[in-house]
Amino acid sequence: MKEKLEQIRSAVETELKSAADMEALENIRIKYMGKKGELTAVLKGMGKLSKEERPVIGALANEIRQNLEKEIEEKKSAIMAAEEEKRLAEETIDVTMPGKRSIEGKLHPLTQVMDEIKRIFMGMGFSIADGPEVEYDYYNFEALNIPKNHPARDTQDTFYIEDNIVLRTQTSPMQIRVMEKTKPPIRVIAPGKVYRSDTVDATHSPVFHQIEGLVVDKGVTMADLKGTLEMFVKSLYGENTRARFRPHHFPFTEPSAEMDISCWSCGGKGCSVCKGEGWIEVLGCGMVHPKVLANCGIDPEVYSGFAFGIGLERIAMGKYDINDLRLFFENDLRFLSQF
Ligand code: 2NM
Repeated sequence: MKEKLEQIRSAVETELKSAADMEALENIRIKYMGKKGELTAVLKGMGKLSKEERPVIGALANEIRQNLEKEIEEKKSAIMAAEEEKRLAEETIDVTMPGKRSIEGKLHPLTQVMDEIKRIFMGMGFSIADGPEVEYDYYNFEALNIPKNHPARDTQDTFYIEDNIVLRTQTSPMQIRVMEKTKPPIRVIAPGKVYRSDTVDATHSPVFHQIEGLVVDKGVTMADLKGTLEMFVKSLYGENTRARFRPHHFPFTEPSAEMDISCWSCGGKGCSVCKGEGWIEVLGCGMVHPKVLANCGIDPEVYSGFAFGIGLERIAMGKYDINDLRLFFENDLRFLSQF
């Protein structure tokens, strides 16, 4: 028995010397001290020994076990330290290595122009109203003084969801919702997608974007409309931009007008951009029709207001010299990455 123990002691010492990693170490521990280990077997067999032998062999077996445990612990620390050192050496970061450049995305040109327009109006104290693209007939037409027989109501122009539910053809229904809910003074823009049943070509798309604006207060006049919109186009197209108004007709404003600006390319002399006119049409506007105010519970004898509608695609096409609307919606990166 004593011999067997001494044999185990020397075998363990030899094996420990050559153990190079944690796995080898664990295997040694199992081989000798595990449930079926050699040292465990000796300890289990103690019962068969004589009374005299038992304490001697027991003390020796315990001493060997304690030594073994101690050596395994020491070896473990040494191996762990070595492994840590090796990992640190391998993981060294070479800060002089060239980095990996990630592909940089950017905002869609329509979003860029939309953001710029929102920024300008926010700077003039307007807030932004967001609302449903699927809209009641009442908000899209009726409240805006667009009577039942108006050509804009023709199914050719409007996508009908149900008899009295449509895809909004303009963002003005949002302004009706604001006027119903808010007491003047009101200064709001309604930007967003609008839908019309048009065949796609270079200047038409069944979905496009508008920014409509609305101001309602006591004593609001056409002079406020003119000042506000001139300020807007000067911010967007430059300080030297001039504006002119031509009479027009909209059912929801009276009087109504279209606004042209001096050509951003030639300054008004006439060129290919403005087709020799010197002027470029940019938006529709007018004084909110008294019936529209009344429809929203605002007394037209007390309050007045102006409103305007800007087509985002047309503005962006002008700004970036783009001649085909379809380019905005095809999302070809060769096009988009130019802006
Ligand atoms: C335009 C032109 C003129 C307009 C009118 C209203 C409302 F709700 F106040 F009646 N919102 N937007 C308006 C006026 C829109 O788009 C070319």
